Amino acid sequence: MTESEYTYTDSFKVTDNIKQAFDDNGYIMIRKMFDEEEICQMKKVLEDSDMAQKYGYGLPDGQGKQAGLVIWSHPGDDVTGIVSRSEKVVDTCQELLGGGEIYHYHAKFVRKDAYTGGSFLWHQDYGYWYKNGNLFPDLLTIFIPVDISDQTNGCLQVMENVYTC
Ligand SMILES: O=C(O)CCC(=O)C(=O)O
Repeated sequence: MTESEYTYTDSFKVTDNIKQAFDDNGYIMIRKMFDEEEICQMKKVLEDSDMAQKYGYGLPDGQGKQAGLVIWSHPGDDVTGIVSRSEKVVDTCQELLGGGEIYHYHAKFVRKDAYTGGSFLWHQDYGYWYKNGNLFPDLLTIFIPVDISDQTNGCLQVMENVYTC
């Protein structure tokens, strides 16, 4: 498997090697893409706003529990919208998807409450993107953990791309 882990610096650019890793493995991990201050700002908006109460819903995990979800289509002017529209996110996504113009499909805030929260069921995103009218898998997801995210508390597990064609 091609190396797929990188660390963000101010001069970070998607090189041919990074693009190749994304194409080969189906993902890349960019550590420290957001600094502590940026993560704290995101966390504050997500935790201190009433968005979860107003717009949130539970996604059943098939085991009697639910993950908490808020989904929106249009990036606003708050920190979450600025993150989606930031150069480092847009330029990175654009290069990984081949350099053409990109658009924001949706953003979501996923909450897995300690002890009571459910898991997010194992899936391939393209399954529902296709059902929503995206006929080609020319999309990608950026996952930004705002809490420590490891195997003890429901981190995201990614599978390498198994297709060779
Ligand atoms: O947060 C997770 O565990 C997974 C989220 C995810 O896969 C999705 O939003 O499509």
